[in-house]
Amino acid sequence: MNAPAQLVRCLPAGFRFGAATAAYQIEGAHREDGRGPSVWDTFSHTPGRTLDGATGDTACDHYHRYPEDVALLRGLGVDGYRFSISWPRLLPQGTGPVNAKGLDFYDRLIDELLAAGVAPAVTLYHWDLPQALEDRGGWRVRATAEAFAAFAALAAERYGDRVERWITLNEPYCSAFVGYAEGRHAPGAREGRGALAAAHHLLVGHGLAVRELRAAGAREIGITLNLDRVHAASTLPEDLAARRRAKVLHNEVWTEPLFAGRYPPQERQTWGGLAGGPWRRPGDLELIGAPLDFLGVNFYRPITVAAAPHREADPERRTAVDIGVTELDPYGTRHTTMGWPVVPAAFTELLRELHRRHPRLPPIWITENGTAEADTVGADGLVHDAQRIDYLAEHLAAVAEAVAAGVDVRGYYLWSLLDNFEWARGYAQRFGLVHVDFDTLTRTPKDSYHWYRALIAAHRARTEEAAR
Ligand code: IFM
Repeated sequence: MNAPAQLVRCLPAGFRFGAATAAYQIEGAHREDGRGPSVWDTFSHTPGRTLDGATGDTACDHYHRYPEDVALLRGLGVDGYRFSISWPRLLPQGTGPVNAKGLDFYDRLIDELLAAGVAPAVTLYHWDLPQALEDRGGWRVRATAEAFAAFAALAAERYGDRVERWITLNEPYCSAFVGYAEGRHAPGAREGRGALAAAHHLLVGHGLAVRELRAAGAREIGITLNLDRVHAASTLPEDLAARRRAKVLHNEVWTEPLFAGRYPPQERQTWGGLAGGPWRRPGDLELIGAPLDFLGVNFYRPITVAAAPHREADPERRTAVDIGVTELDPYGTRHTTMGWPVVPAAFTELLRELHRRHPRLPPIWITENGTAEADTVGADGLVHDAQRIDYLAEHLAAVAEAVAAGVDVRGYYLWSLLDNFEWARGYAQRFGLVHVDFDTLTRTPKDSYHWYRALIAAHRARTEEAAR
């Protein structure tokens, strides 16, 4: 398959390419070799929580098939692979006794990657909190942040010599607000203060983990945020105010403490009396705002908001996502099977907005971007996913445009290497470059896999030529 010549030209020389996954979404082997239960085991085994009762018990069986998956990465020619370490595989109870077989698994995976010429990028927390910690309050309590730091120290000590890039948290928005306020994700809570305390403790956990990673001599350290480009439904003052609140909820609750050394100035307008709270301690902002080597950005789609009545009249009983805002979809464009509008220009806008607003912003890595499509293996044994190729080409071009405008973006990890367990949406959403048959676990590279391989090869050749 031909690489799009224009894309090859407009991405900067030295730009790096990768692919991403997460432990619970692909590993399976949920009870094997001493792994403890996570909140996602509990949640997915609770009737009614996931589509068709899907669980990650087997997922892609990556725990056993990782050599095949690393061979797929080698075949792609990616520079790097972003994966997450399952906390309950290393520490079945979240703290305390270490599971040697769990540690060994990631040793094998990392060594296999290095032998394939693929640089490991590790996410420490991609939502699989050990259930034992949730039973003691989960992210609502500071002790979980401290336990996370100890887990980070363990991982850094064991793998730090071989890991190129460390990501403390993946999308804390989802952990705090989808998990503790909307209840669509584990642990399925619908809270106000609990979710805001969780957001804060996630950031404290990040800060403590950064400290541990630095002390262990880890190389590049960052955090991954799913920031939203938020549009207002109209220029009416109430919709503009709704947009402000949505930006606090989605973006500023993270970016202000991380990159501006303060809590979001408009948090009171967003959460009223729920904002602030006794979970904040002196020194937390300094800890959270310690310099990072990069910011990971995950982008899939923009959102548009309008003012709406609160779902709960009593402010004291509101969840943290009940901020008087409703989401609309005015995008007259194609949608993915997730129902998400395809608007690549919003990606450029988001990157440029970040760059403009935060003078202290470190270099950016796109740590996730991709699309779910209705992929099937055809009679020819192939998967013709032209829509994914279009999505990827358009979004990579959007990144290139941001770079041309001065945003420092170093690389791109595509979501995802494999079709996998899409959380509450089960196995119906296929994000992979590689199709997985969830009955036989057979892997079939899609057309987009071959397209991405050709792009990477052509871009690498261009970088090498530029260096001569
Ligand atoms: O599958 C998820 C991933 O775990 C986190 N970011 C968004 C992806 C697609 O929904």
